[in-house]
Amino acid sequence: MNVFKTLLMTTAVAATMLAAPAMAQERIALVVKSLGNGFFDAAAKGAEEAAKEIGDIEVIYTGPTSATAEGQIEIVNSLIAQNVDAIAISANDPDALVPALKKAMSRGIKVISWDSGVAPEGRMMHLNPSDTDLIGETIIKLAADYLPEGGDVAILSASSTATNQNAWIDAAKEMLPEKFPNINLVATVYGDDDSVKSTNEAKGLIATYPDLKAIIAPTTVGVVAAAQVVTDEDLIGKVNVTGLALPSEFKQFIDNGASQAVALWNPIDLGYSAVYLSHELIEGKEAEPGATFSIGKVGEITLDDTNSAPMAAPFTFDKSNIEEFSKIY
Ligand code: RAM
Repeated sequence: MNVFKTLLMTTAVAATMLAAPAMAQERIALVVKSLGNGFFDAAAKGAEEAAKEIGDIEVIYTGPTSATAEGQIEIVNSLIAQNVDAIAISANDPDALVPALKKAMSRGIKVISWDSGVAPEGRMMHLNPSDTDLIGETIIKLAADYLPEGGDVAILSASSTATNQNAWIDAAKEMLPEKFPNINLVATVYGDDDSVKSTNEAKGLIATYPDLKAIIAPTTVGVVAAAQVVTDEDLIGKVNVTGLALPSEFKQFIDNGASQAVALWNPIDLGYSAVYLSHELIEGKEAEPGATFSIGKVGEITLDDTNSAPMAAPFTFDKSNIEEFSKIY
């Protein structure tokens, strides 16, 4: 090999070595309400898929151990110190996170909320899983469909400050009198997306309301806890548990009859979409009303006047299809 060739090769190797760190790997933090929640693990799987598809993206999957805004604020501050490129957060509170997220944006970090929103001044855009009114209607209809005579129902929610659950519950309450006049909502309680607290709250509902016909839990954590309580207390056939459930965690309760049907959107697609949107912002796309963003294989979204958009409609799972979906998420 002549000297010239060797020199060329050495230069090429050096150039590659120099080019590697300069290849601007994007670091996108997926901040969830709390770790240990199967719903968010599924979203993280989707986030990784999008990162692989787009290339040169590192996903930092993080969240507090319990679903609190304080825990998330600490995490956001540490992500600012790490100078990540984007923060995509499912918030435990619409307002409490705003100052920390504003600070992130002032440092050039792109911020979106997804699943559970942040107030508009604390983020550039928000990705709703589905239309809020549609989810509100769906959770009541899931109970009403199995109560032809009507009756008492109660809601077991996540935390009392969770943006997404509160919006769905408000939407549900608004349509109750007109669309579901014989459904009587007797109480709304909060299990904080914690299994133990959700279990205790479900037990409390059953003890307090002896005529309870359904527990509606619009949280994947609460719905499992409620169905387990109904199973353990021999109330299958008396109290129907429904709401938003991850098929892989909930199949056993459709099988044993503690629940007739539940619903959810695809959580893998939700995490996947959050990474796509973050990436487009990092690349310089402006989030503004009317703007259209690609969410890869999931399709595209158009931002409304609050820079929010829904991803897709929820699916309903019952005896006919939960087995199939339980293998996916
Ligand atoms: C829980 C979380 C999440 C919600 C799902 C349905 O896992 O509260 O935010 O979207 O339930």
